[in-house]
Amino acid sequence: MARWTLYTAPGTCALATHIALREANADVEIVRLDFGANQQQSAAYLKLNPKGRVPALATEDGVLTENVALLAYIAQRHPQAQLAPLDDAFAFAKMQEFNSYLASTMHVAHAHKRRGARWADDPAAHESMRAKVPQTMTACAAQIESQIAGPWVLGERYSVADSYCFTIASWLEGDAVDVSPFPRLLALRERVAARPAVQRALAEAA
Ligand SMILES: N[C@@H](CCC(=O)N[C@@H](CS)C(=O)NCC(=O)O)C(=O)O
Repeated sequence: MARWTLYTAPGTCALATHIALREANADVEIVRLDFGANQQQSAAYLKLNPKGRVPALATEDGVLTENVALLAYIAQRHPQAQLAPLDDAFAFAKMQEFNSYLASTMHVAHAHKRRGARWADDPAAHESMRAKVPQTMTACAAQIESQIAGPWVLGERYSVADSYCFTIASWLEGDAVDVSPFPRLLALRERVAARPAVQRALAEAA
């Protein structure tokens, strides 16, 4: 397998994919973009990923984007790491169900805090979207809390769903969510944070 390159930026959802790569012991170079300098919109990066977002993973077969696709791909390419239920189609689909909710609902709810310009031009609409974030993120956290089969998202086995859940759930306090009603989520975050691969990814991503 040729060396891969992960394009990431500090404090972003790309941490989920970064963690999965370290869990898999993948041969990968980490490239951090500077969002402050708008590097995600540079001509060189847009050539690689026309979406202008992170994560993007350059592989021997081409560039892949979207956490949900990347996490499944990393697990499939590194079966020895056991990062997904690869031999159980229903369990794999349940993992994808969980991850898709994080990507399509919870991440999007969070983005209404600072990225309102994606959906409206009126500054009053941005403010209105921002004001709703604590409520929508609380509802998302409750949804996740009810789905954690615990100790890990899928039950007894750690999976890429845990790295993704950890990443998105780390935004809750910053979104003014009272996390005290979510003990399973809090315990899961601590469990994930204690893993050596996660410590390494956090240090590299900072
Ligand atoms: N659905 C995508 C979302 C990617 C995304 O929105 N990434 C954000 C960081 S969390 C980004 O790159 N934002 C840059 C920008 O909006 O300019 C995924 O899960 O990979």
